[in-house]
Amino acid sequence: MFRKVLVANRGEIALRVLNACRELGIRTVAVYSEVDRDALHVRFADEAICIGPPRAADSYLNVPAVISAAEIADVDAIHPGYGLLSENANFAEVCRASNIKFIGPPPEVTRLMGEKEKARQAMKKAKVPILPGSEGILTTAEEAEACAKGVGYPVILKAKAGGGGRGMRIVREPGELPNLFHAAFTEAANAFGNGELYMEKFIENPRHIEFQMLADEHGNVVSLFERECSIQRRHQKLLEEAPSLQVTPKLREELGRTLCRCLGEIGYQNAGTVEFLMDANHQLYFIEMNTRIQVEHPVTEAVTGVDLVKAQLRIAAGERLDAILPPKLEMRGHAIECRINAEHPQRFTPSAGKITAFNVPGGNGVRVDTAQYAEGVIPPYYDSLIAKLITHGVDRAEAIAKMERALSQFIVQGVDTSIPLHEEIFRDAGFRAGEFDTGFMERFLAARAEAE
Ligand code: MV4
Repeated sequence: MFRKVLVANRGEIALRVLNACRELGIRTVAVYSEVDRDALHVRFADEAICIGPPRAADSYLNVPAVISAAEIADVDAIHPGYGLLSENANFAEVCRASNIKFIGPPPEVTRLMGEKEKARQAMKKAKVPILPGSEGILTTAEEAEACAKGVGYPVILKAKAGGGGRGMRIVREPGELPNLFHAAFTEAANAFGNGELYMEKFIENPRHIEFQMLADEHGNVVSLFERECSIQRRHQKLLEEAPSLQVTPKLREELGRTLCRCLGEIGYQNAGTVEFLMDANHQLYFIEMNTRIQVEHPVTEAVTGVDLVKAQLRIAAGERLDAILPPKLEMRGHAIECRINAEHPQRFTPSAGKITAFNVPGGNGVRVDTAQYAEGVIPPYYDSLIAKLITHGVDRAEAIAKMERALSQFIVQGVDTSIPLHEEIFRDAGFRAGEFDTGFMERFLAARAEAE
């Protein structure tokens, strides 16, 4: 096992990784920006090194600064958490060149999955279902028109270098295609430095379902089943749960097996998440793969009992999956996560400031991952997540009841939070019945605005 690991992140995920290291007997090194001096990840690490000014680009995203800290502290490995440098193949290459183990997949695989159209073709080759669409990059609007004619409208143009909803255009009729093609190209070129586009059949209000995977460095791959992530607003997830009510045991088993074979063929290593859209016929289609630990990993931990961050560390240290995992993986009960954001309840703009009071709920089946504390400060420079509240019950009804109880006991004063919004979602009959898709929040907020 590693002797010493640097955690290249902040907030709740930095604490999550530090805790896993501590429990495995690994020494820890935190890095922090000037504004994070009093942050808990700094306090709870064995060592902490300041790597620059508040803006993430000058500190947490500064590759030479992170690598220098790793060399000064003499660590064996770096865990990138999520966001920041976690899916940066160049960073993973610099780690490799510096003889520091990057806790994640090899840079070649990260790069493949970052090129969304290549990822799509790789999945197709491994018989993972993909949506009808282009075979490779569309270089002209004429080529795109020909492709759309074959696929059938509506279609969606996506940036090869995109992901997470940026640089996409929905094309509903042939006449719109030339303009939207050029708009998408320009937007992608400006945002990602690469305007290349591909096309898929557009699915109206799909559900968003993802599979959690683990792969060791000896060619073994397992599926830890799915998470349902359809409750989102502007591509920011608000709530996730496992299992998905829409995934049958047969579909779970078959797709899990296909994904294991696929990730084996690709040479995948460590934790990863394969994202799917589900259409009205309950068919799942691959859209993207995330090559990192995800925010919502605790729902999978709750239902499977597997510590995914410890698994990441042990895989990166060369251990085999059969030594890490129980002999039989299964899901027990139901788990839900609410992402508590510091944000304005109507405008959803980030709410920075000092937390004057903070009470975290607890009790059986309630988990809170946070790096916040009373009298602590939320700086304006980073994302607005202040806590993840996860409940686990014998079934969905119990997970919901625990969540409603826990939300009512979660006190945050000094900044606005999404807690009232979460409480409203749990009162919604459609949500409670499990009847929702990625259009849920938009309809929910429109209905609420209407009622006012
Ligand atoms: C789609 C789609 C419908 N059809 N692709 C948005 C984020 C990016 N990861 C993929 N996204 C979508 N791709 C096809 N062919 C609808 C979305 C989409 C979406 C996907 C997942 C979760 C929330 C979403 C909200 C709006 C649109």
